[in-house]
Amino acid sequence: MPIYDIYLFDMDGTLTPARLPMTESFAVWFREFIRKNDVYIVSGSDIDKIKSQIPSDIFNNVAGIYASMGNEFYKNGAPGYERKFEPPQKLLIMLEKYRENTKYTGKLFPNYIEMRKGMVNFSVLGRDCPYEERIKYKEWDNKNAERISIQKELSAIFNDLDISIGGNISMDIVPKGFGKEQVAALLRNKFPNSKIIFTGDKTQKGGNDYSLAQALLACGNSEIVQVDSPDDVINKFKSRTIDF
Ligand code: M1P
Repeated sequence: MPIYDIYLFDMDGTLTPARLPMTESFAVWFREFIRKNDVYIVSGSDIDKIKSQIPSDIFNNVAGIYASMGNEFYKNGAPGYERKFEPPQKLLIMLEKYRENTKYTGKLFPNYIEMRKGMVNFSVLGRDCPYEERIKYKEWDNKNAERISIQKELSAIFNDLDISIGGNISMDIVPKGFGKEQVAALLRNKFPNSKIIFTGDKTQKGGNDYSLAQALLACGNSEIVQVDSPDDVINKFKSRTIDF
């Protein structure tokens, strides 16, 4: 039996613009790609956000989707496993205090502590903000490093948690070992002999795809493709000699 390569793609910034739906031109290319290859998707976002960004036929036809950092799995559009995480009370109290005492003077929005399968996403700004407010906060945070300072403080207190800054306004909190990197072992166990090719926009040190990229390299027989946008995915794959 031939051994096929396995393709794993990050979503935000890789298959879609950050937090926005996949463009139609990208979908046309990607449909053809998933028809000819075994494709998995991994994201920090939960399944509802993934559904809102990926066209339903693609959502249903990829080989699998690792949502919420791999803490929730969907196969052919149907739920597979999901992990549980009960965040410590002390953490929740601290998150409330960060929101109350932020130095950000712009408007704040609801849904600032989002419980997802196996993880918590925290955003001082609040996830239910309009897109313009997201950009405003992101620019403010780039100058004022609020998220980095919260991340450092929490990491020093909660040794059993991993706190990572993946997107533009929030941070992801998971029990140690249950970040995106868990997907390396899950795929390697499923496909012991296949080459795993992981494409992401943040595979370099400091990025939220870095731990997964490193875990895959440690497993062996893998390749990391760093991209900076969905257009770059198409360019990089066009310039490879893959028959699809
Ligand atoms: O996929 C990257 C990140 O995307 C979102 O981040 P933000 O809302 O901060 O831009 C979140 O879904 C986050 O969990 C995820 O890691």
